[in-house]
Amino acid sequence: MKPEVVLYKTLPDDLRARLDAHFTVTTIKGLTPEIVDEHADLFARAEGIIGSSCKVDDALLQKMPKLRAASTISVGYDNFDVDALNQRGIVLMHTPTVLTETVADTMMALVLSSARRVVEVAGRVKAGEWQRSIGPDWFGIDVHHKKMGILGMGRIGLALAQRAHHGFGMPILYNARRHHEEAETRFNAQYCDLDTLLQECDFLCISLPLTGQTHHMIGREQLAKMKPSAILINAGRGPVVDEQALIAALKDKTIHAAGLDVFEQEPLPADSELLKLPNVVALPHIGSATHETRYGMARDAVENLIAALAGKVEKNCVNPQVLR
Ligand code: 8YV
Repeated sequence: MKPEVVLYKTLPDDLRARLDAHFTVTTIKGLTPEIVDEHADLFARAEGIIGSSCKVDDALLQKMPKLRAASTISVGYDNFDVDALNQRGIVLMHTPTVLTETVADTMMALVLSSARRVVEVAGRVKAGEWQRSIGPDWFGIDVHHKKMGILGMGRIGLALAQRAHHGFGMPILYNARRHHEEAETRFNAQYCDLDTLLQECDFLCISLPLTGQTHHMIGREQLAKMKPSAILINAGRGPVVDEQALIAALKDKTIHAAGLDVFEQEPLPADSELLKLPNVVALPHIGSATHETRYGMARDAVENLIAALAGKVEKNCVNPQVLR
């Protein structure tokens, strides 16, 4: 008998076939309480789950007594109650490596588009407003050789530093839980405390996971420390920034602009004040969203689940302590 697996995201055909070769797979449309109740027997039998963008909390785990492994098609795992997984000895797998370069590209796109007002002026061209040689009201600000501040020096922070330093000649400042030797050697990155980072950088690029410690780490007080010419970029998780404080800072010009791929609520509500501000570039959480990378993430997640349910975990595990 093959182990039973719940799939809560559509997979490319070849990856679905790979999953089917190992497990009895049932696809469902999400993990809402209604869907879970409707498929109560399936959840009671399932030994594995795989998907993304749905909450896996203690209430759900109570309905999955046989669950041994969860595989998320993402690097972030803030949707999971990791303590509850640990208590039940359930292994959590994620996709930390395959999306690094793509997300760093997205961050650089936000840096460039918010500084050079790419989206705004392209909109003016489409609206037929380009009728003479442009003047200062269409100008942006330079990116090259400005100070790049990186908050969170993980894999993505490092890939961003590589682009900013070697591609754009930007000095790199960073703040993280600990010094990052590789960033310091390869990019001459300077470690600084959060206040210094806020005060000195021209771009504050946030690449942090969402945890109890990082929730609203950037709020009114922190924004007030930034330069009025500074631009905030967030492509980690929305709630790391207090969105109401950010809106206020953008309105009263405490900071110059923001480039955002993530929000406190996603999808971003259509009536969000952020959408009314000309100094905001808002993207629909496209960080890893290329065909190649999303395929790679799905492939890694499938392999992660196969390895986890076979008891052969070697990498990509969030809580390896449960294996011991
Ligand atoms: C995905 C992400 O957009 O990996 C992550 O943590 O935020 C993104 O790459 C998202 O999880 C949907 O798959």
